[in-house]
Amino acid sequence: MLFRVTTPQDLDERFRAAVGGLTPGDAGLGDAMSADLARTLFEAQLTSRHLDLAARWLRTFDEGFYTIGSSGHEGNAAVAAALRDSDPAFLHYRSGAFYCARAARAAGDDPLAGIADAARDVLRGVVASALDPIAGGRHKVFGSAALAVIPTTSTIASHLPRAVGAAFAIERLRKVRNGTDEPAPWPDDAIVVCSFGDASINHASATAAFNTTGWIDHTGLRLPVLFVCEDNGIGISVRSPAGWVEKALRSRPGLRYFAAAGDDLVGAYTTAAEAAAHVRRTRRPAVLHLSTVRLMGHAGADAEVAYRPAAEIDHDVALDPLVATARLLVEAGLSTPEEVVARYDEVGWEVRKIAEEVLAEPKLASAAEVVSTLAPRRPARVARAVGDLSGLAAAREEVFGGRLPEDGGPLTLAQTINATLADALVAYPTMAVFGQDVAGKGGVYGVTKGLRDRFGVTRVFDTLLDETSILGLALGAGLAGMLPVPEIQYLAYVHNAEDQLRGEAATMRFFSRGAYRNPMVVRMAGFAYQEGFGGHFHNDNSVAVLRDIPGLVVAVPARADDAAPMLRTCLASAAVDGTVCAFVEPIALYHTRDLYEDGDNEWLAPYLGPASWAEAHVPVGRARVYTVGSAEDLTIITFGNGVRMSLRVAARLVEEGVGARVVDLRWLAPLPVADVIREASATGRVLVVDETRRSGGVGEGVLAALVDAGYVGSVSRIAAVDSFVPLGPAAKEVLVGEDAITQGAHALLAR
Ligand SMILES: Cc1ncc(C[n+]2csc(CCOP(=O)(O)OP(=O)(O)O)c2C)c(N)n1
Repeated sequence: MLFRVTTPQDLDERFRAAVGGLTPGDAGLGDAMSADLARTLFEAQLTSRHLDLAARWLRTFDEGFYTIGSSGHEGNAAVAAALRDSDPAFLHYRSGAFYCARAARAAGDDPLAGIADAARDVLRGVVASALDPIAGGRHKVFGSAALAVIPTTSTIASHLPRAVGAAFAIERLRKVRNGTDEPAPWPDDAIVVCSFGDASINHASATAAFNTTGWIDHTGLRLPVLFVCEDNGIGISVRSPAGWVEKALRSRPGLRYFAAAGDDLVGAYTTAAEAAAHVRRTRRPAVLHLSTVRLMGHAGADAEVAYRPAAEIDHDVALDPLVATARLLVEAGLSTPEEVVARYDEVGWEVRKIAEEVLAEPKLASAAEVVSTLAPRRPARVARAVGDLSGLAAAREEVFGGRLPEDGGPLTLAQTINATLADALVAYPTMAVFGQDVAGKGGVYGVTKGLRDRFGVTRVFDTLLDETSILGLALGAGLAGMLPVPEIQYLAYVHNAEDQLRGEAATMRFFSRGAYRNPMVVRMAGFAYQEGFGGHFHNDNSVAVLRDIPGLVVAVPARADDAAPMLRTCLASAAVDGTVCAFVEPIALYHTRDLYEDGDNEWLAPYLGPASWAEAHVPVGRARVYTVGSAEDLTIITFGNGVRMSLRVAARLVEEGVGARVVDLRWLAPLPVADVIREASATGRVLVVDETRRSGGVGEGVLAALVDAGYVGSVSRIAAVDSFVPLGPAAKEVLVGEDAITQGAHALLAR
C-alpha cells in the first residue's frame, strides 16, 4: 500500500504494522550500547513522537499553537546520550527526542520521570501555558536551565553564531577566571552542541558561524563546539541537492566531519560519542552530519503531497527511526513486538493525559504579563552598582601607569570613552572588548587605543570582519557570564547583523523567563557630519532599526561628561539586569573640542574619578537640560550632533532676546518621556531637531510622545531628508544644519 500523505493516523498505523511484522531474535546489542540505555533512548523517541501527535491533536480543537514536530528526527536521542547533560545545547525545533533523552539522563535513577517532565515542558509550550517553565507561554521552545538547554528562536540558523560565542567563552572564561571566584555556568570541560536542519546550512548566519569557527581554529585558539546537522533532505518544500550537505560540511576549514544515520541508534550513538569525545579532548570544532527523514510534512498545515512525489514520502516513512529502534530491540531480544506496541500505546496515553492537563492551565492574560520577562530593570540597583565602584583606586594606579585620567586636563568624547572602558575593564574582571580593528589599531578613531596593551589579548581582541559573528561572540559570551563589549565599526554595518540583536539578544530573557540572559553593551560609531570622510556608510543617520527592538536600550552620548556616566550605566545595567545596550557614539563629535568658537574648549570635560561616580550617575531614560538665557521662550528637543548645533543656535537666539532650553534626550530608547513633556510644557513651543531621517527618525517618536501626553503647545520638526548621505559637500543638502534650526526657531516663535 502506498501512503500518499503522512498524517498522524497513517504514521501510527504504519508503525504498528511494521513492528507487528518484526521477527524476534536474541542477538543482543554488542558492546556499543547497554540494554538500559537502548530502552531509555527508545522511551525518549516514543515520547517525542507522541508529543508531535498530541500537538496535532490539540491543534484540531484550537488548543495547540505549534505543530512543527520532530517525527523522523528521533535519532537525535543518540546524540543527547553521547553528551553530558551539563553541555550547553542549542536545539533545532526537531530535536524533541534529544530534549527528552537529555531529561532522562539528567534524572539519573529515574529516567522515565525525567522524560515525563520533559513531555510536560514541551506540551506547556505547545498550548502556550503560562506555567511553561522556560518561555512561560511566550513561544514553544526547547529550553531548560536545569538541562542546560538554551532556548532558540524559530529563525533558522540564527543560534549558530551564539553557539560559537558560547564555545569561545567557555575557553576564554577559564583564562579570565583563573585565580578569581568569578562564577561560570558550565563546567570548564563542557562542549557546546548546536543542532539545525540541512537547508539551514545555507543561511548567512550558518555560513558566518562555520567560517568564524574555522577562522578561530586556524588562529590556534580552541573552540569546543559540536554542530549537528539533522539532514532530512528538504527545507519546507525545497530539496537539498543530492550530496550538497555532505560536500558543504566536509569542506569547512577547521571542522572535523562525522556522519551517522539517524535510523541506526547504536551507530549514531557510537559516532556521536566519538565526535563529542574529539571535541572535548581537543577543544576543537566538529560537525556531525546526522541523516534523518521528515515525517508528517513540515508542520501541521503543510500538505506535502503538493510538492513531494508520493513515492518519496513513502520512502521516508519506511525509514522511520522509531521502527528502526523497535527492530533493534526486538532482534536483540530485549522486547517482543507486542511489548513494543504496548509500550508505544502506554506512552501515547501518558502524553495525551499530560496534554489534557496542561490545556486547562492559565494563559498569559495581560500585556503586562507578556512583557514582564522582556527586559526587567532595577534602576536603584544599577545606581548602587555604579556607586560601589568607588573603591577601585589601587588597581587603577597600575592600569593607568600612575597617570590617572582625572588628573589630566579636560578630555574629548573619544578620550573619555577610552578612559571609561579602561576603568570598566578594571571594575569587571569578565568584561571583554572586541571587534574589528579595536585591539592592535585601537579602533578606527582611536577610541580603544592602548586597551589591549594594558589588559592583554584575552580581554581586548580583534575579531574577523563579520558583524554577525561579532555579535554572536557577544551573545555567547554574555550567556556564559562574561560582560561583552563588542564594537560595530560603523552604525551602517549593524544592519548586516541586525537579527543577532533583534531576534537573539533581545529575546533571550523574553523566551526564558530570565533563566538565561545575554548582557552586552554594543558600541557603534555612528551618525553623520564627518568632514573629509564621507559616503553614506560612514555617515549613516538611521537608528530606526534599533529603536523598535523591544527592551533594547539605545544610548547616544553627545559629549564627554555624559559619555562616561552613560557608559557606566549601560555596563552596570548589563551586569545587574542583563540589559542589552546599544551605545551609539557620534563620530563627528569624537575629537571635537570647541562649542561656540575656535579654541574655547567648551566641548571638552574633565574626567571624574570613582569617588564622584555615584554623584554623577545618569539613569537610563533621563534627559539632560541646558537652559540658555531666560529659557522661557522655546524648547529644543534633540540629541547627538543636534545638541551641539542647537546650543550654538540657542546662544545666538539669546542675542535676539529669545531664551531657549535645549533638551538632550541622551537615550533614544527608552525615550525620556517625562523629561520631554516637562520641558515642552515649560515653554509651550517645541522645536524637534532630529539628525536622523524624517521618516522613521527619532523625531517621530518625540512628536508621538508629546501627542500621547496631551501636549497642546506648538511644535515643529527639523529632520534629515529621506536620503542616503552623499559624498562631499552635497551631504549638507540632506542633513540638518544650524541655519535650518535657526529658521525653524524663528518660524515657531512667529506663530
Ligand atoms: C531566517 C529564516 N528564514 C525563513 C524561515 C522560514 N522557515 C522555517 S523552517 C524553514 C526550512 C528549514 O529547513 P531545514 O533547515 O532543512 O530544517 P527542517 O525544517 O527541514 O528540519 C524555513 C524556510 C525561518 N524560520 N527563518
